[in-house]
Amino acid sequence: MLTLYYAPGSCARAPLIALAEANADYGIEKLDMAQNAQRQAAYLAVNPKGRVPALVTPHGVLTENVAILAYIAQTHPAARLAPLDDPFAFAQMQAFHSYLSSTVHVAHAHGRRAYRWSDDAAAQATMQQKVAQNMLESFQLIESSMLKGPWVMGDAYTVADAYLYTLSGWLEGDGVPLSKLPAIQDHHQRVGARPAVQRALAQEAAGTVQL
Ligand SMILES: N[C@@H](CCC(=O)N[C@@H](CS)C(=O)NCC(=O)O)C(=O)O
Repeated sequence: MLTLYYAPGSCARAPLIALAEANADYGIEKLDMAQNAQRQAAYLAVNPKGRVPALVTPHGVLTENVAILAYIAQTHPAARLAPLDDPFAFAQMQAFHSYLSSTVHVAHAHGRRAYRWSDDAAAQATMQQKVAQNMLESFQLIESSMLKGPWVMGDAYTVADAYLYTLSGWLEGDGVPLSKLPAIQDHHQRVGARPAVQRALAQEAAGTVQL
């Protein structure tokens, strides 16, 4: 049994989709980020970083999407959510995950979370003004040289598609019309139409706040 700590609309949507795609045996714990539940002692005991996602596994708690997505794919091989028999392709998938985690997500965070990098209101404002440009440029790069098509890794749908879908869902809110990125827009629609994704979104919305 696995337990995913998440907040609606956050990057934890990616592992929630992966768990649904894998038909995993899992439960969910919803955090109220409006109340800063991620910084409260009850959650810091689960994840001292104060971030979602966190996945409680029989072996201990896993944090970081890059690790969690690989773990879900590897522990549910029948779902074929990663190129498990091809070390190079698996590393490519992890490179893609790392780009989303360390570059795209961080570019997005300079909007709502600019206070992490500066206490100066003017500096925060200039960081926020760069978000749309940085997000557009990152996704243009993904479109032109990373998304193999039809799925991120080529013919096979993987957990990388759930992660890309989650972060491309932030584009409009970051001031980037999806219509500027036709391949990303098409990918977003195709992932969103998958039955497991629909189940995950319904579950995400229906979860009751635990923390
Ligand atoms: N590198 C981490 C980033 C996790 C992260 O920053 N999550 C955000 C939600 S998308 C969060 O928990 N933010 C709460 C906060 O900053 O207080 C991962 O990919 O798992």
